[in-house]
Amino acid sequence: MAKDNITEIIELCQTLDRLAFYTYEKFSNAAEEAGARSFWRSMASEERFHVKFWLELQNVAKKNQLPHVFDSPAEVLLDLKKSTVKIKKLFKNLENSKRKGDAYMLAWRLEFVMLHPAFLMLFNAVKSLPLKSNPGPSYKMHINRFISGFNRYGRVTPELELLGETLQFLWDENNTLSDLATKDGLTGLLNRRSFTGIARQFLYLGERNRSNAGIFMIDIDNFKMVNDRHGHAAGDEVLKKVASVIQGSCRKSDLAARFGGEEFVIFFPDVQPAALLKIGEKLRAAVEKTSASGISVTVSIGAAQEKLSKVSDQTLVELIKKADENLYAAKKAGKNRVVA
Ligand code: GH3
Ligand code: MG
Ligand code: MG
Repeated sequence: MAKDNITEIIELCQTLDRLAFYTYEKFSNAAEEAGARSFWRSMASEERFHVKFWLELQNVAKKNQLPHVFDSPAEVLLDLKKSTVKIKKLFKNLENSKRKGDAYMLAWRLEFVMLHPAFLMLFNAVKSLPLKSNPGPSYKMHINRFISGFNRYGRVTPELELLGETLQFLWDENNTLSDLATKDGLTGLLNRRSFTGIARQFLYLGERNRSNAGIFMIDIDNFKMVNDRHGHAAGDEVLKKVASVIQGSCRKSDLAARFGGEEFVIFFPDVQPAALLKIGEKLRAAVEKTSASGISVTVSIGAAQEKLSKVSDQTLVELIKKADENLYAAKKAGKNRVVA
């Protein structure tokens, strides 16, 4: 049921972005000012890119490989359908309209759809999928550009001026909310919830390619002592520093997250079996070399890996469990070491 909704959501998004492409091209041709003309033209070409992205995503969704990011896909779909009706009406009215602001009204409607928090969640989640046309931050840039173009050329009535400001406000707010939902506030790494969702999808993808997936459970050594000696704020600085070393040691396709307290996790979708221990040792040494506000810090790492064949929702749980056992062994053996 939910899967069907998602496929339908993506289809509708694609339809809407296609409509946006035609609309913006039309606006570009009709614009009097050179600035407005090039603004609409660049909007149109970005929409063409978005259409490609939705097409690719549609294929991913069909294979059931899309992260489950929508808490209530039926509601998102309903909202989307309602917007589509309104957009089509505006589009029709525009044919007979001579009012300059009407074009901006329609454009605003088109972009407003993407302000649904669900889409930011989706964009954040697919960032880590190996898609060819992954829009990454380009969707955000698109909205940013739209808002500034709108505020520059579209403030032709007081109502549109207010809309421009509202749009900016909503957009900022949504970005904040989406970050809060997917990222850890202190370190900026993924939080546990979004990590789990994305890593699971990677495992299903990996099953098809028989990849070798790996995981690190990383725990800061004697961290309680850091807090006790230097205070909680200094402890937070150490956490941030370790997080940035972890992030720096990852490739773009690896997933790093704060798993909880002073514990981190890295997921490697495809790693050479012999390389994992070396990567772990390098990370361990890199942490040992850094210090935050003069406080030295070390980590213990438990690693686990598995050649993917029969993946289920339990696979991630099992990998984490194995890595956790190795982490425990690393602590027991004296800390500041990697056990694989
Ligand atoms: P071990 O080497 O065995 O891992 O010992 P440890 O002291 O690191 O582990 P323990 O689990 O005893 O203590 C973890 C500490 O981490 C306790 C907790 O107060 C602290 N902590 C958890 N989250 C945060 C945080 O967000 N900020 C700060 N400053 N401290 C935190
Ligand atoms: Mg711990
Ligand atoms: Mg610890």
